[in-house]
Amino acid sequence: MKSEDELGDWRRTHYSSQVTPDLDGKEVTVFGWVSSVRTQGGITFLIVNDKEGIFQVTTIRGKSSDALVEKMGTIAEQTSIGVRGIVKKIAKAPNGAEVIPTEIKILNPAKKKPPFSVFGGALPSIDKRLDIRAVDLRREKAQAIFRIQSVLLRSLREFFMERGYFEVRTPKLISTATEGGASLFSVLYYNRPSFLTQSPQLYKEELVMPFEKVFEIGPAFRAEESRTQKHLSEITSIDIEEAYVDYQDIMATLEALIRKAAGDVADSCSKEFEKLKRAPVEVPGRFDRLTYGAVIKEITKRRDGIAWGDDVTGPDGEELAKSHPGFYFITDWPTSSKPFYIKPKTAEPKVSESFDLMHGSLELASGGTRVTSKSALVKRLKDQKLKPQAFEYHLDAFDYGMPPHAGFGLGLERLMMTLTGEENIREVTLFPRDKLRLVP
Ligand code: AMO
Repeated sequence: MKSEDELGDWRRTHYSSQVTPDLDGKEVTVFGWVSSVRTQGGITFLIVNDKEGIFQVTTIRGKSSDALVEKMGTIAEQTSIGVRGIVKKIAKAPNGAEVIPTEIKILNPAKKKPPFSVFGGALPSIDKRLDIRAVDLRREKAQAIFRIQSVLLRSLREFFMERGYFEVRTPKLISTATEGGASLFSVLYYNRPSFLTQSPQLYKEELVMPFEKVFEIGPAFRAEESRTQKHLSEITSIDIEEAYVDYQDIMATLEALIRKAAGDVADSCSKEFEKLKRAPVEVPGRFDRLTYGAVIKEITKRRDGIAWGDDVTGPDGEELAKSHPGFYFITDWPTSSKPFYIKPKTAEPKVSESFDLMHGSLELASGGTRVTSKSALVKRLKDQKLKPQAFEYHLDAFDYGMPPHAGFGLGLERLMMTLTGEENIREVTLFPRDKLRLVP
């Protein structure tokens, strides 16, 4: 098959979803990629996909021109085509109508068959699919996932805008670690060492001085050594920071955000959930708030050897998820286990004003009240074996009346896992990055 046709002056008049019986007898110009070609007793059916769904194109030997019938027969699956023709009402076709072509443009014939079927059946491992992700994303389920993500992103922005948060963009090339040195990617910045940002933490804190309430939805990078189902090296972080509030207020905001996002996705994406064969996630009336101390007590009932200060991930997290399967907060973490910017409680400094939002055993977000006193920040940096000199550019801002503030960071991909019920974070990431993957 030769690649013969150019777009020229052809422009789409209708999407597949608009090719309906009420257009019977009207001319349309439609575009898309061919998902199946079938000939039966002189009748050729093409099923063509566009971003709204599918439409059928039909030729009948004897009725349609010979040239057109022959052209239809040469079209390979995945080929991009344009069709100009007349809509015909027909009950059996998708949306109750088909297109009887008068002209077909083969815009780019597919030269290869995908290494797996995008229409169902057994799928190869996610790694094989990721190698040709643009084709993999033509699968109905993948389309459903990213349509849900698009609705989710709109819903998040609406939430922030409605509540008066100011959208900001902060640098992704930075000079100091914020979330611990182990997971930093180094970059040569001209001739100086620099890093890819792990979170917008320091910038969002500084920005509450002029703007009070800020949010950012942007990339963050983590050089994770282990390759797991829930870790990526590049994530999208949904961050807020707000002045004159504490971690309790921020938990209430995060809870309201999750409720709106899950509700909007459930309301707008029923077709997508059908394709995923899953129900939207359940959101309780109020999320439980368990203190870290209570969680440790709960684990102690099941096993010996866990002490205050230990992490509650791995098998302990899985066990905890059995009694707390949905959304809940773990609050008041040991100060030593949280980053330097998290505020210790005044009455009990070994405990911090902090929280993680969980769904079962999956951590979705973390946040807390921040340290606002410069001297206390310097002490916290030293306690964590970090050099205050390296943070001078940030500490300087604290000399100018930094207001009390609090915030959270929520992982978009982890939230998507929860909303769609996917177990591998790569399924909800267009082009995932991990230790072994830097392409496509
Ligand atoms: P934290 O480091 O807990 O907090 O990150 C916030 C959220 O980001 C997501 N996340 C990840 N998701 C996938 N793969 C990873 N490697 C990964 N690392 C983090 C998680 C996590 O809960 N500055 C603080 C937030 C704050 O206090 O405002 C921070 O970055 O969903």
